[in-house]
Amino acid sequence: MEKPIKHYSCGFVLKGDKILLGKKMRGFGVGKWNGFGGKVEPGEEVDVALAREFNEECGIVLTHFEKFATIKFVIDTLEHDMLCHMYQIHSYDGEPIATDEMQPQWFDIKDIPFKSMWADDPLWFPLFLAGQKFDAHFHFANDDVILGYTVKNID
Ligand code: 8OG
Repeated sequence: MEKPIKHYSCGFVLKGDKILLGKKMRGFGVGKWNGFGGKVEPGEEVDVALAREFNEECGIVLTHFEKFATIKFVIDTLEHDMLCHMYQIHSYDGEPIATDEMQPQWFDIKDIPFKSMWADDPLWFPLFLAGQKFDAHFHFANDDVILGYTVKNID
């Protein structure tokens, strides 16, 4: 049976050969490095949710960003499916600061800490870094075991 679906935003800032990640300090995915984002509130545009979450989680104000992927996660241990709208951030105002939710850090793109990120991330990050847009679907048994996936490039 289809489960209810919840929408999420997630964005990554790329600057030269660096990427901004945040270590999640609480909640789902605690301890993992990820982009910034979170649940889209009822009636909220995804773009608005992304900008709100960035500001709440690391204090910056987004000025230019672009969606690069939609990823559906079906996780057997969750009572809802997740649709993550993934973005690349081109520009922002302010400087990232640590908050109760996220601890920001710049990484060299060649040293992205995939071992401490979601298990699906290394499977699509090369596309993201190459500027390829895509739709993907991941089926997880639990938080970290992938049972199957598909990735479809978009022109
Ligand atoms: O509100 P909360 O922080 O719990 O939202 C979860 C955030 O994590 C949201 O930005 C979406 C994102 N996210 C997942 N799963 C995955 C994943 O597998 N990879 C990446 N990179 N982000 C994910 O919920």
